[in-house]
Amino acid sequence: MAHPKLMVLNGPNLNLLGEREPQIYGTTTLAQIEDLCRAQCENCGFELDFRQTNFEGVLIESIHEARKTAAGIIINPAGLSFTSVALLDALKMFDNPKIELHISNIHRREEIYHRSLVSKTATAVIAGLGPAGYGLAVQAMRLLVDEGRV
Ligand code: CA2
Repeated sequence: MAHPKLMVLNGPNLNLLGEREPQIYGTTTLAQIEDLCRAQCENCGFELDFRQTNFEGVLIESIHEARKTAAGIIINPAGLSFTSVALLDALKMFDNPKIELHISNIHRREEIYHRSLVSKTATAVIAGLGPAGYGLAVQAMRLLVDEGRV
């Protein structure tokens, strides 16, 4: 039987991961993170749908699509975490578990990174574990789906 789909969504600027600010974000590229997610999805029994966009509307449309196709969403909304009520609204309409993920520990950083709007609807939040956080998020999603958590 086909595995349930897991959508992993990445917001603005994350396509440049590994190129700038290695002291905060490390040197791992987004392509390497996708490989990590794919390996972990194989372990955990998910079909991976991995995306990145620099456009708020495109991210929102992916969430609309996920409402029909995905058992869960892992989302690193990047800068949109702190600004986008529209993204919060879209995620509220997703009825399966959603994990908000940040590579850095946003709470240890400047004040502007402290208040994520997305956290208000996230089932769980992962921050500060670096790129490894993505693999752990896939494992955590398996648990949330199995337990019927939303
Ligand atoms: O730690 C994270 O994963 C963040 O979501 C990354 C966002 C930042 O606005 C959040 O507060 C925390 C920024 C992503 C910027 O992308 C970069 C890409 C390459 C190098 C540096 C940053």
